[in-house]
Amino acid sequence: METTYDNSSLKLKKEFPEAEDFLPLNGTDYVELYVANAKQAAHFYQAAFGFQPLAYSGLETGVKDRSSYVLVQDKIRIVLTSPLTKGGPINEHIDKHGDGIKNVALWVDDAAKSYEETTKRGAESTFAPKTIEDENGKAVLSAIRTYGETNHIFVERSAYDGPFLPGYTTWNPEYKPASVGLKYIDHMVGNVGWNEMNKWVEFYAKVMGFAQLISFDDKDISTDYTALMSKVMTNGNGRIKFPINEPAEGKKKSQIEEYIDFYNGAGVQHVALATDNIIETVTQMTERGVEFLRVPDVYYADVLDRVGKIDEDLEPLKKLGILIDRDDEGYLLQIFTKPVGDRPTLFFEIIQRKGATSFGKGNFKALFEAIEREQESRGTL
Ligand code: TYF
Ligand code: FE
Repeated sequence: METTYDNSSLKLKKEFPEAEDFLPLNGTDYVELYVANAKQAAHFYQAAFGFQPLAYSGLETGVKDRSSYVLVQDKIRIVLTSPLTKGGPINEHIDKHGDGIKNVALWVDDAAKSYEETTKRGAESTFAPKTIEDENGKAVLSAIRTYGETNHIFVERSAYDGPFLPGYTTWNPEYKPASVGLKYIDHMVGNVGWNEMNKWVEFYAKVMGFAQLISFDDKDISTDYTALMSKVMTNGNGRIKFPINEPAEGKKKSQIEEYIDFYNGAGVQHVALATDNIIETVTQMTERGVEFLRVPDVYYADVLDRVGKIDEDLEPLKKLGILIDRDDEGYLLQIFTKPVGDRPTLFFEIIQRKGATSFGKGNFKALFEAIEREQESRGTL
């Protein structure tokens, strides 16, 4: 059965309206990065992105091979993990990919059933369901592989009441810079190799029961400036949105190819974090040293002709470099950081939706040209 979402209403168009969702997802549980120096990365995400300290595991909690710092901002949880010993899978991951997202954890009511339903539809196992336990209760985790060396971990946490997960202790350092108003993960984008987009679109459809979001800004057509193709997959309740990009042949080297070269394979390209006051959030982040991509000032000369009336003053948007787009349902404000590490791989998007459910198609030309200028400065174009 083919199911698609019509983005103008976000309604599932089903041939069999009673078809049950075999993989109900409550939302994103956490995102875990493997990084070379978790302690220092935690400082960066606290100071620059306004994340709050939540939990820790490492030598002090009896874990000998890794240390993990858990940070939170409203509904967003990130885990930063570094190895404590030589060799092993975390070091190998960092050696191959640099700092990057290893696990995209999804919050479920039944981690065993999530594993069973997805593996029977062809998912490759990372690990079978296991119960972990401490004085705060129990959680069940299971995991499957997705693109590259990235996993989806299913997290069942209804019998747990502690800081993060069994085995973690509360982490409460003195240093606590204020939040910048980030609320939840809006979407997470995967970059996959040449001609691999449809394979992963099919994976999310068949194995995870997602449907393609038929969006106003479908990027099926590669033009001179995009040099990428993209399709958006979303789960039954629309809380999880995973666009998948593949490189395309253009006049210049695709930004997706540049990512694949430096990451040595497929992986998460960007995480879009939602705010309900993008001017305040981006002002804070800029003051705290986060670098954003800039479009030329002429972008703002005719942007209101394109998007119509908006609630915000144009001047602060222009000053900060925030982009604007509109679809049938409303408008959105968005901006993109430069890559957060040394390799041109992972970056973040800050997004404020004012009704719009699309991804900013009207900004692609200006945005991709800005990305190309960055590629040029790296000599990778
Ligand atoms: O998620 C999206 O589709 C938008 C646009 O390399 C985008 O954020 C797409 C590809 C890309 C950068 C931004
Ligand atoms: Fe995005």
